[in-house]
Amino acid sequence: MAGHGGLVGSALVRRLEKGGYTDLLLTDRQDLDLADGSAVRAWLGRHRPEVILLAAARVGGILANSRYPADFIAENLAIELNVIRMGHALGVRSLLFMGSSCVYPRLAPQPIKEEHLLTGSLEPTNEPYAIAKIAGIKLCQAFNRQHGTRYLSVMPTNLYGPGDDFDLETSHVVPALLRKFHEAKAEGRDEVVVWGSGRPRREFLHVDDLADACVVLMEADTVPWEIVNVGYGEDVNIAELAQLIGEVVGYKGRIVQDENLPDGTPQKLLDVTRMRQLGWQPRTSLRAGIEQTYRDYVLQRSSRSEQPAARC
Ligand code: GFB
Repeated sequence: MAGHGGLVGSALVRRLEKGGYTDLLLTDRQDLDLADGSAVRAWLGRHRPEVILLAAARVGGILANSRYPADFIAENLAIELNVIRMGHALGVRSLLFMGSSCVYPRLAPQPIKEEHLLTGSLEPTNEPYAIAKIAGIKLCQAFNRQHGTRYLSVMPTNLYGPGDDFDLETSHVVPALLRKFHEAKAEGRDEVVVWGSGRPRREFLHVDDLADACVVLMEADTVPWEIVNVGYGEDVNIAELAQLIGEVVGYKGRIVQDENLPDGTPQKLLDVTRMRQLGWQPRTSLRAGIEQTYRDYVLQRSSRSEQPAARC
């Protein structure tokens, strides 16, 4: 598995270990630079995996995508090309590539079906990232067509869960708002600023549900598609999400929308008919998932603050 230290990769490891898989080959950024083709080739040659779960990617929220477009396109293209091409060269027949719901057109009909890919223009705030992910899907499809491999692209909706990035500059909306509300409550502030108009609609899936869906796909005898959406099936607007997170954290102050910050795509709700046909459905409600993620965040914060301060 590539990327086992990240939000998705760590959830996959938890799910696979629970499912009795004992022979996982894990690699993260410290062991192997996936943007370095010869290092990837050497690693794969040494370890000879049967199946690759490609969960490694440069990811981030709306602001990080707008600030670092070159990093988002270049790093992701390099990772995908190296892992998919070298994997094939070393005989890997089965691979799961993690895409993103932002590959679909900005104004795609809702809920978004897999066949809406490449039917319209992308959302400008994350176009470079989306183009890299579309290239990954096309790489998988091209290898399947030319070489008869079984390389499947999974399109997860907006994800959240334990181990997420809580840095306010780079994070997605759920961890960002958990942190903002937590700190506002702790510091007795009477206002929390939420970016944008509050009107964009997003679908949020707990990362453990995504991991479960990936294992269902990996274990299925046949999956009759090359692209499969994985979503929760319902969306909320950002103002409703902020309200919910405020309640979970127990914050009593005001919520203010800052319309100077970008909204991004107006709506992103995936059609999950394919996963339902495989008998999968998500188990974690948005409220329960956010409560669990918040408990984990508080725990992580307190364990960090108990560690001795680093020497300068
Ligand atoms: O989660 P987010 O950054 O991702 O933002 P996207 C979702 C919505 O929440 C946007 C709003 O309308 C934001 O303006 N929002 C409100 C906030 N307050 C905040 C905040 O404090 N932090 C953040 N981050 N957002 C990303 C893409 O788009 O979604 C990626 O840029 C990727 O490429 C990912 O596809 C899943 O859904 O807008």
